Amino acid sequence: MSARGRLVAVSNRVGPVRGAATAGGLAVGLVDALRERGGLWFGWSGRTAPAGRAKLHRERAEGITLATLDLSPQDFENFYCGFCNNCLWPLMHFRIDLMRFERRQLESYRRVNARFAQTLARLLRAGDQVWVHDFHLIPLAEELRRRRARQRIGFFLHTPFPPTEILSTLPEHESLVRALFAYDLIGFQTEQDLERFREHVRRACGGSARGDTVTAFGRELRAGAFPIGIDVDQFHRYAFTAPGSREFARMRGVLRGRDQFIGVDRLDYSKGLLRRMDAFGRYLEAHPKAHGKVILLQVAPVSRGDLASYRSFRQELDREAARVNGRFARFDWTPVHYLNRALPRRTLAGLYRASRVGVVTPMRDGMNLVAMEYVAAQDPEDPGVLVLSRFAGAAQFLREALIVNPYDGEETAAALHAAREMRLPERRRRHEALMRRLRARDVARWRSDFLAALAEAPLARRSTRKAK
Ligand code: GDG
Repeated sequence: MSARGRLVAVSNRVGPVRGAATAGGLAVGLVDALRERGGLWFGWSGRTAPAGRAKLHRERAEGITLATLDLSPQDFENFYCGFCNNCLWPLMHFRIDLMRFERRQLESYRRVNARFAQTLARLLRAGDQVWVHDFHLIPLAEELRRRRARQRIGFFLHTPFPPTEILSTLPEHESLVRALFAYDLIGFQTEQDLERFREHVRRACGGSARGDTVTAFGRELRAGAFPIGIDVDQFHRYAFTAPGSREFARMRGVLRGRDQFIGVDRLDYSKGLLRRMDAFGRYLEAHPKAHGKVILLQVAPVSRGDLASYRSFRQELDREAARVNGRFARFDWTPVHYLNRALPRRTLAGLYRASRVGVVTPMRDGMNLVAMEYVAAQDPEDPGVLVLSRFAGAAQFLREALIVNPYDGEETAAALHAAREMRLPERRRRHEALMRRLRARDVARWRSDFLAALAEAPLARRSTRKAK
């Protein structure tokens, strides 16, 4: 255990610890740090249990303690499906047309955070460094402080931070933003997100922002941009060793010289899947010579399937994929291959490697790790090309991708064409530059930069200015 004390990570979903690298997501970023520092990982168990019967589950794995709580069926409905996924998620992605606000759901959100804090407060030790993840848990620090937690507590937002005009449409948004001020450090994915937060504090909270110090509600905290990354070399290895390399060879065999465009996204309206299908249809329309020679493989595992909005989105996407296939397919060629299943991570690596073009065109995305994984899985001698939405956080630094506006179907279709036609020297040049950028901001750097800034942040204190 290091001199810095324990790391306590808190996130909605916890684990896995064994095989974290193959599970992907947050686990990749956290497990190494937790292991190094004998850490605790706390959050929701992913299960429901009747209120009153929910207990704390504890297990140890590789020196890490996992502590999780169940949700009551009502809180699963109101907290998780309701306030988190039907209200905050669309809000954070600027989709206030889809945002549904219900007071009882907000109450459930507060209740779950209070209950989590009550349990976590008892597990904390002096000197622990607490790192809370994502929009499900914004009020957690405030609730911990109420229970006299004096540890340093940091928060990282994985989604975008919306502009003040959008955030202000959320009833009771003041209390949510005020809750952020119980943290000592808040991290955002990009400088733009950070700037929107500072702007909101100035315009809607009567606060101020100078350098990395933000003041409001009589409190002062540090805020910064800490772009998340991936484990570049490991992902590259996945594509070039079995079973990833086997999947690559198998896919190449199936393609028989055809060029594959690949998209990999949770089935979510923020990922731009409908417009991507449309853009691919436009590309086929404009380039009859490509007929029979290209395929769009869209991997879209079902996500949040308990929500009606996601179920109807899935139906729309089914129709859109069928429309493009109905229009262009021939007896010996189906242009869109569309899967609703999750594939093993190593298989994905092989499929990325076998694809001439990576298509990552979200309408809005905090960062987007798929864009990075696609680049990392390429063969440097013969790399594919990344087409990337300017509205993904990743576009802020993956500059050598072909950057598109996903609202512009023609532009996106033209980029698909340009990507497929791109000559080897240019592909190599772009890929080399992208790999340099990925390495400079990998997941280890994200973690160590955030934790170093948290260690240095002065404990959240009352500012000398009067509370508003
Ligand atoms: C949130 C933010 C931010 C996808 N399909 C399969 C599969 N995946 C993996 C990908 C990738 C991960 O899931 C998705 O990460 P993204 O970053 O693309 O998107 P979100 O899930 O929305 O993540 C996002 C991220 O948090 C991190 O801060 O970048 O902006 O929205 O790793 O490979 N993995 C497997 N099978 C699949 O079918 N195994």
